[in-house]
Amino acid sequence: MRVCIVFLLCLAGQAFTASITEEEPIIDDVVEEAQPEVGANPVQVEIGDFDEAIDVVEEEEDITENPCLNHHCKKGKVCEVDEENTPMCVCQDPTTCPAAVGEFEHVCATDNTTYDSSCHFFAQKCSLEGTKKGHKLHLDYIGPCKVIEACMDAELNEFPLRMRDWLKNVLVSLYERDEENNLLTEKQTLRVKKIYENEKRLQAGEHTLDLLAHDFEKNYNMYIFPVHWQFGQLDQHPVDGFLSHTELAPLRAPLIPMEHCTTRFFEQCDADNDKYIALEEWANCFSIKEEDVNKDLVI
Ligand SMILES: *[C@@H]1O[C@H](CO)[C@@H](O)[C@H](O)[C@H]1NC(C)=O
Ligand SMILES: [Ca+2]
Ligand SMILES: [Ca+2]
Repeated sequence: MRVCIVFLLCLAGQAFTASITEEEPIIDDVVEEAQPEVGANPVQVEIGDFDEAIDVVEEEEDITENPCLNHHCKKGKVCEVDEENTPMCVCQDPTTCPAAVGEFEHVCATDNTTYDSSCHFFAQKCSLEGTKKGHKLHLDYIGPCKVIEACMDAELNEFPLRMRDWLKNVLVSLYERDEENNLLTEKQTLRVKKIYENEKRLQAGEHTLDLLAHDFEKNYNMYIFPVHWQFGQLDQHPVDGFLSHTELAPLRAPLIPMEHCTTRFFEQCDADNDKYIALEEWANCFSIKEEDVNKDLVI
């Protein structure tokens, strides 16, 4: 289980992240509007562009005529025009979802039901919109539903150690590869540069938990920004200082099948149990001290 999370996320993220990043708003009723582009989370950055998966509606028809062009709908909905030729978002018929190519496209929902693909899942969720069942139904993880071993307390404590190290390494590798300055913003680059150039930095690789714990103590400051950064990558729909279940999904869903403590970890992050992870809760989960939690680092 010590296998580096880096791998897990990059690989597992592939088929999936793109298809869930166009998020639904927190309140199920506030719908229909175009969503802003999601920021690059580590998973997406690793896998590059999957834009074609997102813009289902466009192309095909005459650019000048089609009011659905540029009318984005959230996942599970497609654009149709009414009698007045006004575009609107309606639930997608699951049978119009592309057939899943393989098991890796299957997703497991929180009701422990396997769906052929995230498209099928979101179409189904849409059809339950307004119902209690629909409200509680979320995409849980990538892949068919399976038995996930219980996470023991000791294992739960290992999780943030590896996750923090991974976040730092992702940022450093983005920095190293950012020749065209499009992976990180200027502000982010400045922050990461300091980490990158620090000679005491623990290089990426397989490390024992003891070493990771020791490094966190010794080089605590290097971990503050990466933890904030990841929060900012996820907090996009809307940008409000809270992570909803859906906002967390791009990080969480690829991880669960391989890291059986994922669910428990993020559950306990939500210390006040309001179903949202606030920046303070997030930082605390990664043992960032309260006085070091800083909204201005979410850049
Ligand atoms: C979820 O479904 C899988 C596969 O059908 C099954 O093996 C597993 O026991 C189920 N888990 C729960 C908690 O019901
Ligand atoms: Ca948010
Ligand atoms: Ca909370």
